[in-house]
Amino acid sequence: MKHPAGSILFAAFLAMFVCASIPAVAQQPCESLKSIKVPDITITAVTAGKPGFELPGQSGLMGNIPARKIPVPFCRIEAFAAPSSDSHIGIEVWLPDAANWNGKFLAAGNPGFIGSLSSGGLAEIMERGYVSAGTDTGHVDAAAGAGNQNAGFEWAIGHPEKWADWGHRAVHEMAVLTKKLAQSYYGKPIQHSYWNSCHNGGNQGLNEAQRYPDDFDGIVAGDPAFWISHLQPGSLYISWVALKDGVNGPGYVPPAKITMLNKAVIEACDAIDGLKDGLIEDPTKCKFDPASIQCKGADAPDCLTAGQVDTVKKIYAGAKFKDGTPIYTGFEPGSELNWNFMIEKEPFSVNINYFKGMVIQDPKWDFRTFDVDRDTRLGIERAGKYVDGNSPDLRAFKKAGGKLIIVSSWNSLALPPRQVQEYYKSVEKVMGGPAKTQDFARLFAVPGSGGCPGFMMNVEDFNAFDAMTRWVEKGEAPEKIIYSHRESGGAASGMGRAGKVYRTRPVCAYPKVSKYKGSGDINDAANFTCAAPGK
Ligand SMILES: [Ca+2]
Repeated sequence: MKHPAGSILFAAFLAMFVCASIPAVAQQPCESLKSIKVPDITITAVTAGKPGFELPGQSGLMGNIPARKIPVPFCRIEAFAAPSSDSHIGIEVWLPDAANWNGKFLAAGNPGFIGSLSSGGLAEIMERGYVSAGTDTGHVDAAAGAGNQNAGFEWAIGHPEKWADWGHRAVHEMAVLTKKLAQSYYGKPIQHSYWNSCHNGGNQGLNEAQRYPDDFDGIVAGDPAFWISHLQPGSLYISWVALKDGVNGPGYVPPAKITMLNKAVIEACDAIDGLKDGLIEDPTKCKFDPASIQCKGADAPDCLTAGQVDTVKKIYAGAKFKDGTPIYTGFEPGSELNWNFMIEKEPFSVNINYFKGMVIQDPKWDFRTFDVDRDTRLGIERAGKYVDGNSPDLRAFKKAGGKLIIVSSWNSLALPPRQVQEYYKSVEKVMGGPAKTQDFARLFAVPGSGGCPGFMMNVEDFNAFDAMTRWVEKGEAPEKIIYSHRESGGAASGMGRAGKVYRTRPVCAYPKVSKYKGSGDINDAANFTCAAPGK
């Protein structure tokens, strides 16, 4: 059918007329947001900022956040939420000017048990055009940064409601408030709400998908430190088996022996994936037996003593209850160079803080008295219901249109990564199989990563957030995400991401793995495909 030119012109004219006669709803004055009412929330300050606004630096358990000169106009809201009588959740929301707003909301997560809000971090996200928001998780660490030995846990002793605030309520309260503020400020709703964070931030993301399925459209849960009542004892167990009798004990494995062990593991398992490149693509396929390098006679640098073999076996196996039921997975073959973080001198403080703050609730608690069966059960009883986020039922999240990307690092230095895969498999069961899971939730397990790839710095090294926005906004489900290996960001340096990129590789959506095409540079991702896992 032909359209006469006149009708097209008329349509164009009509469009102009409509645009001219109904202007976009004007941005409301920032100050007007002070009167917004949200249950349980008190708005304490509203600041309309002009370009050049100087935000002071911060110091605390999060480290030193430098002062920041903000180059764009903004509206900053400070508030607190009190979902229980023992709650005081600090919240900040930063709104860019309507002219600079991309229509999206990107929230910020929190590491460990730390109670602190990074205003500078939120301002930085806002400067990129997002509505940004974050919380202090419901507590401010006492004397944070002042060398207080109790700073990491004393907030928790005797305050289970605050555990729940830390565990999941803080982020939810923040999401609800942010949406209401944006609606009022811009006169229209947020188009897309995102969560993109790692470690405890990944745990917060998983909790959101499980408990508050309408809060976020896209959640990137990086190396989620999840299922706290099992993770913390499971992780402490790894330190305990190595350190319980001190560095002179029979089970202690010194760093030089760890290096030797790693070499033996790589030699045994590198080629299983079809390519000798120093990386084990799928550590679950590696059946290395530490007894194969046990000393035949006296202790020597190139072998493990019987006590050391026992320790290493237990680290791979992970913590178990007395009856053999797994508590949490262990560390994976190939990740050994990162073990020193947990077993060289002291256990990881976050694991100790869980027991001192929520389980034993005693600042003087000594990890050497740890009994993995008894103390894990005590933690489940006391803290589990407040802090655990391991429900595989993501039906409501999927129904709400949510998308989830879970990232895990095979060489993670603090979080046993195979538990993440176990969680994903449990989600598949509830959702009705792999296809009904992959259409909204995908897992990317990164070989060679020590944790949080692309999260802390060098975002382009593993841009899961970019993959997520394309999934939510364009419907492109991610098949692979490219990971850049850096010279000093390999297995030996934990989460360090410095040095030049020497290798790129696709990381494939589980259960697929990356496979070399057979020719070309093995350091170029272009020469790899995603393939079904081999035997
Ligand atoms: Ca290999």
